Amino acid sequence: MKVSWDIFCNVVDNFGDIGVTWRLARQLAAEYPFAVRLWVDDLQPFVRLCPGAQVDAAQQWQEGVSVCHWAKDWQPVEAADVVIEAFACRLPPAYIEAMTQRSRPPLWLNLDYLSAEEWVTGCHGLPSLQSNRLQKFFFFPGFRPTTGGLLREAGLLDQRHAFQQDKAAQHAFLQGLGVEPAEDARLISLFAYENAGLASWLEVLAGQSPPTHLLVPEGRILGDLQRWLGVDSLQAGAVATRGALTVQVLPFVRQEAYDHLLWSCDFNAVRGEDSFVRAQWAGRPMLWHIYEQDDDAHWAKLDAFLELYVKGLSPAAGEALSDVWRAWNAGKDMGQCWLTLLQHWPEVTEHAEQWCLEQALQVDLAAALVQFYRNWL
Ligand code: TRH
Repeated sequence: MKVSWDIFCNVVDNFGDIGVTWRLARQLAAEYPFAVRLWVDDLQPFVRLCPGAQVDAAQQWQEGVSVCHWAKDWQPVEAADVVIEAFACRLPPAYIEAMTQRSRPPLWLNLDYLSAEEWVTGCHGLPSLQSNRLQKFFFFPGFRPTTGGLLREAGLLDQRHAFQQDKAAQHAFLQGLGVEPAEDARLISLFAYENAGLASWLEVLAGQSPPTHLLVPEGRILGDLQRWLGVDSLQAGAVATRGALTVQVLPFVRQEAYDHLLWSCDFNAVRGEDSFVRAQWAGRPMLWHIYEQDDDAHWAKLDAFLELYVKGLSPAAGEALSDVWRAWNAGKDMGQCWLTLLQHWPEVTEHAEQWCLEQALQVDLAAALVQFYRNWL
């Protein structure tokens, strides 16, 4: 009998919760002899990442994963050998009951959000005893060897390298999205939350050579883009040029195709958690719009990541990159700091690849989970 894994995903907002759990479920099913079920309480965002999936199915098979709707009126099922609650979502009480009824209780893990903060290393893997005598372990993804690592499918970097060396494949991919950049254009992708600093960035890009071709998947930043362009609405396919800047709105693409978009670009603005990690595997310089938290806790997370990331850069380049990231996250003027960053472009570009290779030396998150399970047995 295959070892069974249940992954529970409560979609709080946006695409990150389902983005991470769907990616993990797929990898576990593809690379290990496991039976993987993914429980999702809202299938709408799932269908955006996996077009072709059904939005109203109680259960469906997608890429070797049994994707189940986590309905409010929970129907009893047998608990799996390994149970992952993503981002501290609350499991159905009847499911917890089913866990206690197994002859051997399952391995129960809370998969936490990604953070580069130092305290994470002290909490990763710690158990916490529950009232029903089950034990739950905290599992933290991260950038240091003492954490659970990052999601990275087998062969990902080889695929990325091959694609980035294959001009024809890149051209065909971009053409499929209707993108035909000028020969000398710098390609930038932009996936971000609403941002008051956008206008100042676009302004500086419009006034500069080489030209920039900015690719913007449909999403929350479109309102700011519309205001800057002075148009009432923007849909996928829209193209507008202001000075040296061409802006093009793209459809939201399936998760695998989004990787190709990141691999095709010279610079990627990303957000949240999963796109942030994917931009790192793209080996290209990036800009992170972190998910804002009520108590401003995200600033500590941003600084913790920057501290690690700029270590391999010269002080001037590190400062230039940090200034751009801080300005972007504060919604402040991007003009001057962007120009300063451009002075360090070759260095930050080389560093992005270096960072990617260093991170790839660590065990990936799925492998770390499997190892944790084997050690626990
Ligand atoms: O969507 P996000 O902002 O998600 C989140 C959530 O807000 C979550 O609650 C929060 O806690 C977390 O951030 C930190 O950003 P993220 O994590 O990058 O998820 C986006 C997903 O969408 C990712 O899997 C990539 C995918 N994607 C596509 O599949 N196609 C696309 O065209 C684009 C732009 C993204």
